Amino acid sequence: MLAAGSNEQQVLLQDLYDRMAPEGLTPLWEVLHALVLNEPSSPAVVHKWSYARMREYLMLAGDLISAEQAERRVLILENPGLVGQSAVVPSLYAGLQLILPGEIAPCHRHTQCALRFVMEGDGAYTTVDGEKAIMRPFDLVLTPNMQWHDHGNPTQKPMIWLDGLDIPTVRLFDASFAERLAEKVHPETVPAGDTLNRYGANLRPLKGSKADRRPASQPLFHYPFQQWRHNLVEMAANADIDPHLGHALEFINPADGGSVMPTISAHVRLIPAGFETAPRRSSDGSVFVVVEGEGTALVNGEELRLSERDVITIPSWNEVRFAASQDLILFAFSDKASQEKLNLYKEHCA
Ligand code: GTQ
Repeated sequence: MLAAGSNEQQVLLQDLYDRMAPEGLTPLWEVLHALVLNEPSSPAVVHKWSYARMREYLMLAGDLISAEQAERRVLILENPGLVGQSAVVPSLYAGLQLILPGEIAPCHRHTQCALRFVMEGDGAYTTVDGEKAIMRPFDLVLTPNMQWHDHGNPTQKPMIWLDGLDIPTVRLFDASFAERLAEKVHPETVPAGDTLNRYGANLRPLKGSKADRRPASQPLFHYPFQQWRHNLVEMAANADIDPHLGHALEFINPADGGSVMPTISAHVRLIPAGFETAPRRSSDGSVFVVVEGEGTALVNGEELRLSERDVITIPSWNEVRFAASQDLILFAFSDKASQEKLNLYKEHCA
């Protein structure tokens, strides 16, 4: 055996690597510690996008390209640590979408799951499998995997929402399938709000009945702000606050009580004025939207100021504390749903 680390060993090893490489073989021992980390060390970085800045660029794009020409007129929130990957954290995508008055974004469906979180505007819609979700500020709307969807804005004002998709997850599995509907707009086959009535109030049509018309695993697709804000605020008024989260409620899929979609979890929080959450890390990659209030996120000791509609991303295992100067309401989505299915999810509360 050659002396470990000797010049001779290095030269002979390099020669071996060079001979193997064309045949698709490389040495594990050169990369093992970068592959099997003792704890997460994300290539993604903590980042804040201020809403005013994003909006300015998005409106400029609105002057240059129509929603129909673009198919989806969206500015990708690309993590500065993941340049070229169209990813906000390694597993997820985020984008800011604009639909101007009178515009439509044509109907398609795909294996990627999508959520929309409304940032601005009132009364545009996403049609999901022939039913319109009329979108109001801070509503959460889903387009689960392979459900037809198109967007339109019959109002007089621009409509802007944040898209959250599992594009990088689907890319990891090489499982992207997509198709366009022949018509630009899906025929409206069900009145708006029908699904909320049937599946959105802890009720559902009896199984096997004609009224049970939505896909069994993903029936619900609209979580109105008016409802979730009310629930969060009323709960907070009476509940003991969690020291690490503040008051928090998770959106669930009524079919199974699990995450809103198989790859994406979503929740909301209320952190009362003057409260500061205790340090917490989690292995999910997250995106937060400031819905109401003001405060700061202290991430690994670095302070990010939070104002209404700002978006921040917190990749895996960064230590975060939130402090509210005014009652702070946050919306968040993350890849926790995927991680739990793979037995990967972990959190640590100090
Ligand atoms: O609205 O269907 O931001 O397919 C990226 C891909 C939005 C959408 C995005 C999409 C959509």
